[in-house]
Amino acid sequence: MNTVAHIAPRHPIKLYRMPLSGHCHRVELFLSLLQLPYQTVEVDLGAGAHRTPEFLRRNPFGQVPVIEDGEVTLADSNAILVYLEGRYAPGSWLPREPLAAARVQRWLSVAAGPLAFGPAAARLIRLFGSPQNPSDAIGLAGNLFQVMEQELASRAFLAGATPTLADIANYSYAARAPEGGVSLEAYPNLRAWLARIEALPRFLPFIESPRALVA
Ligand SMILES: N[C@@H](CCC(=O)N[C@@H](CS)C(=O)NCC(=O)O)C(=O)O
Repeated sequence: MNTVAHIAPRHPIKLYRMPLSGHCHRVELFLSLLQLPYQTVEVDLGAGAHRTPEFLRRNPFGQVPVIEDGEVTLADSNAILVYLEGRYAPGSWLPREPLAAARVQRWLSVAAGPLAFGPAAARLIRLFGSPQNPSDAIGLAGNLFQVMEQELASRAFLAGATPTLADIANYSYAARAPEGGVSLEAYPNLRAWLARIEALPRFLPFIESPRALVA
């Protein structure tokens, strides 16, 4: 059963982010679904704000997202999802039964692997001029979406009948794949899954890139 937070933080959680980042969006989406109070701090990657000594103290990898929650400073989007769930809504978005938990973890690995190297990379190349081969990334995206399409034929959400962190981690870059030149036309089950996530109470949209609109 998916719920809002059972426990309230003492102060709003601080989210260091870049609005066009899907890694940041997945964290902000989950904060919103849990109805947790938070404030955003924009990190201007274009100006190198993620490479300052101050930011590198928060995340030595020099990447967003990072959260600060009281004494806790934590980087990495999937790690943040796991932390927020365990701290504020335990058991509601990440089952504790071993096989069910493993099914969610499988999709967190997909989000950090094929999703990052496929649709996320294709978008990075197209919108931000990342120096990689677009056809490799678009090919990986197609392979991933074919698997998702097959698996979503038999269940409503990636890890079962109800939404979990598996869905939160994979939503943002799948939804914005067309910005990277990856059409979702051939994947009706995947599109229906995106719509089911978008219908969740307190869903927070991932902004469309103005760069994609002019591309
Ligand atoms: N594994 C990290 C990846 C985060 C990531 O790739 N962040 C990008 C923005 S989408 C970033 O900060 N890039 C700056 C850089 O790597 O120099 C996570 O899941 O949080």
